[in-house]
Amino acid sequence: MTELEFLRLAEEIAREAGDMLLAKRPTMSGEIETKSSPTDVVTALDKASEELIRERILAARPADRILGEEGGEEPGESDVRWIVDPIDGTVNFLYGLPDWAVSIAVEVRGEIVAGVVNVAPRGEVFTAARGHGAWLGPQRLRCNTGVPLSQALVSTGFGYDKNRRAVQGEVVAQVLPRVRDIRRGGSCAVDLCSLAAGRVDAYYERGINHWDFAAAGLVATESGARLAGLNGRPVSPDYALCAAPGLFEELHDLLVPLNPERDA
Ligand code: LIP
Repeated sequence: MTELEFLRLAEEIAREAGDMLLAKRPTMSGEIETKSSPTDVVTALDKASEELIRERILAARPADRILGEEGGEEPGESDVRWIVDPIDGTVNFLYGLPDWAVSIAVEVRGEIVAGVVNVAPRGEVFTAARGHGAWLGPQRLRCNTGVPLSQALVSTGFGYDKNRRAVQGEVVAQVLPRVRDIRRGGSCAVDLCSLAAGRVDAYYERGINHWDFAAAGLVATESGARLAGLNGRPVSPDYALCAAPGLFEELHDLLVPLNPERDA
């Protein structure tokens, strides 16, 4: 399959999952469990959404591998891996806030080639295929360029571990006086798509997961942004920093001394 064919299939599935979540949210979202910490929640609908997505992928591509937030890694023979976040922004979902999304990425031989982020409560579907640009529906997206750090609107997020959060709070306290303002939207995928759409200028976060940024990372880079870790490392669950070139380097140089090599 080509990148665009993968994208079409991923979009169809992400739209179906988003519609299901919108239809069922008021009746089922009360079934809550916790995962890594008391603040790390999972609803019955996170699981239902991932089950639906896995079924649809395997119906179309039975040999492919799937990595999903709730079900982990599904083994398979294919060199294609689907990376799925059935609800990114589960806490927003739970509270009825509109920044949550279904995120589906397609990785071929280790490289993301297509990504869809369906921000269902806002009726916005962000898409990207490698080399084909980033899109919000029919609208081509380009991230903001030429923004100096002092004028930048920066989004970030916080992990669920309370020790990590304490350090993230210290980092924010250092960043806040140096930028226009900070936003904490509650969904990494939505944050990166917002950056692609020019709604924020930069994003950084320590301690996320592949499924949080796999699809939206392609949307952001196809909009012209740079996405990487710190100190020349690639983006990873350890660290994600994203902004147009120029602002990326300025924010990077601010963040490096604030993020010593420790588990925080
Ligand atoms: C969440 C993110 C959020 C981030 C959290 C968490 P979940 O994903 O998207 O922005 O700050 O660390 O990873 O748990 O809602 O799928």
